[in-house]
Amino acid sequence: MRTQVCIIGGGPSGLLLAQLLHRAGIDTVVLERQSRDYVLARIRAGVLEWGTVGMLQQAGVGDRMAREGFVHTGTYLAARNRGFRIDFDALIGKKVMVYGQTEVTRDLYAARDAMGGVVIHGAEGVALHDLDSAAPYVTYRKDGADHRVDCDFVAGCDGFHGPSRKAIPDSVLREYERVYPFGWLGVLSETPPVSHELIYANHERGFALCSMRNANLSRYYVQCPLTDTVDQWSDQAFWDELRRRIPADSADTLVTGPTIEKSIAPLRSFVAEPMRWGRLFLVGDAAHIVPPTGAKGLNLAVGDVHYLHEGLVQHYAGDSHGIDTYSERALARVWKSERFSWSLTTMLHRFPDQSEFDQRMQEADLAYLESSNAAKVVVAENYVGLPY
Ligand code: FAS
Ligand code: PHB
Repeated sequence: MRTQVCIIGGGPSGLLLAQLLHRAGIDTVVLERQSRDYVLARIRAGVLEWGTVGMLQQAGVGDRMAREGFVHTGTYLAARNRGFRIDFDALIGKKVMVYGQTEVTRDLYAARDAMGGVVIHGAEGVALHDLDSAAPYVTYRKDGADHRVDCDFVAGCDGFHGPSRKAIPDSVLREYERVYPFGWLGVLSETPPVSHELIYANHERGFALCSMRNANLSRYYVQCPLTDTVDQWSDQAFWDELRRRIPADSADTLVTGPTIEKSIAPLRSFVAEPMRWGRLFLVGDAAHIVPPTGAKGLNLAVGDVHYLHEGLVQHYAGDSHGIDTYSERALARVWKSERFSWSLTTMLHRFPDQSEFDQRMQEADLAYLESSNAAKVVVAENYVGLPY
């Protein structure tokens, strides 16, 4: 098989890149290890930057999001049992969209189907070859048969554990990482959200987050030790802990119910450089990971897609400047979001070795933020998304 761009990974970044390139007349093949149902069963991001909204509209997949998504003009932060709002609209005239990553991925798959896009599921043993030549190719196995895709470029959209980043020689690849000493226990419940906007809460027992997917589907998180397992947390134990950590006025109105999903995610900050090697481009989680505190992971992946789509369209029109500067441009935005996600995580979470003085410093950080429009603008412009 031959194509112009072979995309490894059928998650949001791979599907969005394929959709945008196809609409620009550039041929792609997506190789995905899992089944479509498996990919769609993942519960992940919930907040879309407005730049991401624009990219999805550009890709022709914005209609259902416009109908079913929630536009939020602010968010709440809380400490010492009381919350305050950061009003994105009043401060910087911007907003975000709350629309689950699962739905984004569902919309992208539907668009790929509608355009006859080639997405190959069950692609096992994907391997990348001759990336430092003018004729790279990718091999994989499916249904017991070996296959080969010859291409001009390979887009590594295969997430943190995929083969693409590992295809870059150790002598070239540089990795930067911070692993946090805690995780997030997340639940979905078919209950009305406790708040019309998100609540990020600092508490001496640990961080908590109140989010949502729709008017009757809530998403909640509490920070937990990395040694915890989901089985250790009954629904009642989760609801009790969430109530302890969020402001009393929210705790009093929290509607609880049986959880329909419960999982623990570890938190890390990670960046791999460069994001290009020869004919390979790294995109999204294949190149970087952020703690979900700043709601940046999916949005950074979309930012990478923006730069790579633009660069490849220019390349096929005869100008390779865009792909030649892809890594530099993408990383400049990645590192700023890594900083924001790290700073919010540091301010809002209880670290195991944290002293009472450290707790007071976090609370003073939040008190200053509440008192200063200048400080609120900094959080607002990072949270809604820095320009591409
Ligand atoms: P993905 O990991 O989504 O997709 C990679 C794809 O490649 C997968 O489908 C995988 O099956 C496939 N693949 C892997 N290895 C392969 C191989 N060898 N061959 C073929 N295919 C292969 N981000 C936010 O912005 N906000 C949040 O609230 C948020 N919450 C999160 C919660 C959790 C539990 C996790 C894990 C992540 C969260 N994220 C959040 C980040 C997350 O949404 C990612 O940033 C986003 O999925 C990135 O998309 P991709 O780069 O497409 O990577
Ligand atoms: C979510 O809704 O899953 C969500 C929202 C905001 C975050 C993290 C997760 O920062």
